[in-house]
Amino acid sequence: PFLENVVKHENFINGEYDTSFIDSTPELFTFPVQKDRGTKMLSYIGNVTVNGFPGVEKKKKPVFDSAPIPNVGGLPLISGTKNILEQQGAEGLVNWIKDQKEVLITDTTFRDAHQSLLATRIRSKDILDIAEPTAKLLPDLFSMEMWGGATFDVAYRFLKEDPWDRLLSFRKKAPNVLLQMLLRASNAVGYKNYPDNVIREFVEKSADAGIDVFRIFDSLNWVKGMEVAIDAVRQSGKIAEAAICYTGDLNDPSRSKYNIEYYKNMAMELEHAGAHILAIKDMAGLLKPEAAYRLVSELKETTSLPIHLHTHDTSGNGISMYTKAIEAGVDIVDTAIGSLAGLTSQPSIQTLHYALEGSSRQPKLEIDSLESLGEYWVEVRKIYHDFESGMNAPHTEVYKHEMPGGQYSNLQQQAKAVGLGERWYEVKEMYQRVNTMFGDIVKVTPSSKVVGDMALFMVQNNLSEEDVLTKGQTIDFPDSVIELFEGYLGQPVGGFPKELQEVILKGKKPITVRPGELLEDVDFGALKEELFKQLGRAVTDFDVLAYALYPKVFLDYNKTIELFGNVSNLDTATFLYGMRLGEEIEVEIEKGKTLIVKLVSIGQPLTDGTRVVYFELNGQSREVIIKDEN
Ligand code: 3PY
Ligand code: ZN
Repeated sequence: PFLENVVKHENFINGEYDTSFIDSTPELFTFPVQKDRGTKMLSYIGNVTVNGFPGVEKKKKPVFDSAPIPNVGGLPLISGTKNILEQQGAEGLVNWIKDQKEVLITDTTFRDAHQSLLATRIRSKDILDIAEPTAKLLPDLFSMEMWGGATFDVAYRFLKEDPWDRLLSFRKKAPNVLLQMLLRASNAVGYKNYPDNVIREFVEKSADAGIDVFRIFDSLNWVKGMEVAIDAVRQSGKIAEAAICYTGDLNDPSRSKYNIEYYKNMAMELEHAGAHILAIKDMAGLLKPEAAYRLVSELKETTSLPIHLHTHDTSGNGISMYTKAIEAGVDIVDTAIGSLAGLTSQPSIQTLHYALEGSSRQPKLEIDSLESLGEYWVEVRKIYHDFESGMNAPHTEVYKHEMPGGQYSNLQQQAKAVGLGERWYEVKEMYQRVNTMFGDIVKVTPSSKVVGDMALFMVQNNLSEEDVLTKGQTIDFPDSVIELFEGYLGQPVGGFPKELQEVILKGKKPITVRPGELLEDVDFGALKEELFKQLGRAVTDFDVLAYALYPKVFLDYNKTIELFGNVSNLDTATFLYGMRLGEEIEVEIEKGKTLIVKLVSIGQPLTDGTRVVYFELNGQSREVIIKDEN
């Protein structure tokens, strides 16, 4: 590009090619590829400065303190659980887990913690900046949960970045500890059932890209719906952690559907289906301390699998529940770094450390290391302030409505969006009633979303349970509700309530087989070609999978990238707020290549609804035209 610039330069063309002009002509060093990338980036910054970011209050960009990254340059990378898996395979790792005296820890900071506190909005940049320090400071972690669940679609949809890149880069920075993801069994990382070969391909590619532990759950606790995923993980040589979703209260005789026998039977079925580890997934934080003691003790007698316990600290009882489960011999528990812990997130690892002082099972993690990672997350969290749920005290109502940690703030947003903000308390009550109407089902993504949709629908239309049954024939129920009752999310414990099912389906016949048996395999070769035509660029297998799972979201993401380039390198404050007038920032667009951007001024709106935004890019004036959407 440099030579091309030289030969195109008018001094060169005019024959005045004394080389001193190179020194006095800085634009020679502005290469076309960089110029293009630079302009795209300025368009993004100009756009977000003028129009704001969805979900973030539009205001002058606040000044944030920088988040301190612990200096680990001189520290060695100590080998950890990933090395054990590589050297001894899945069975060897399982034996190693059983041999540990101390309770093992999964750090959920990179996935469930921000999914549950900040609507999954933490960007790859903030995650990757601290990945290596975490790997070096906490080599004794069992795993880092950093992928899956809602992170996949949120990355494309809202963060305008590629979740596969996050995984690949994280893997490089943390090669010593197991990486874990949450897989919604036949719903993969989506909200509906996919064909079996999509599940298999997704597992294989995720394993290739760096995932070691797959926590697999079915949103109705239907083991049949988990079998393909469990088998695919075993085929990949990775760890199949099969989850029992915990609901109700096993010590409450009035909720006898989900009693201790129920959980023991499911544990045996999962062991039989090929699980390496058994997870208890307490997605709403309903497991109480005494119930946890009983559940873990009895499951230990029922199966030979290690037990991994997950909870949300919504009620404030998380640590006392973990203490009892640890006493009962649980092998692994999920926690988050303190500054992203508590409330709808996981309990704090620092709090657990102190709670177990004097116990032989206190985890092998350095408290000072945990605190220094906490200092980083304290500052990062502030930048995402607008995505906080507003819950700021323990919330014991969860024992009544049973909403999963990640759903509470989401449903609240949905309620506001349809004008029910003022009637939120009614929606919560209705959520509980809908659960009873549906026959007391397990509520976790996506079944929890269906219960939420129905609750909103009933409150919005002032419908009682009786109205639904008596006038149901004339009511158009939400699509998600119809699909659930058709059997497209699988079969709930004890089947669907027949009368309600008939009212909702209006003569349609429900299925009782696995939806995957009816869905045709995806032709990945044909899909790749189709995508290549759509995008006009080379496509990877990762792209094809993303397209198979989320066609529209993936195409929209590509359109954004076309327009703005790769925005994942921008610091988060700029990504969410744009720039202040006169501010100067540095953006490292690739290793060793840094652009210096200054926002000079913003022009008045023009008659065609656009504005010119004036920047300096590496000291050169640049203008971009932005459509003012205010
Ligand atoms: C998810 O599926 O994303 C969950 O976190 C469920 O608990
Ligand atoms: Zn969770």
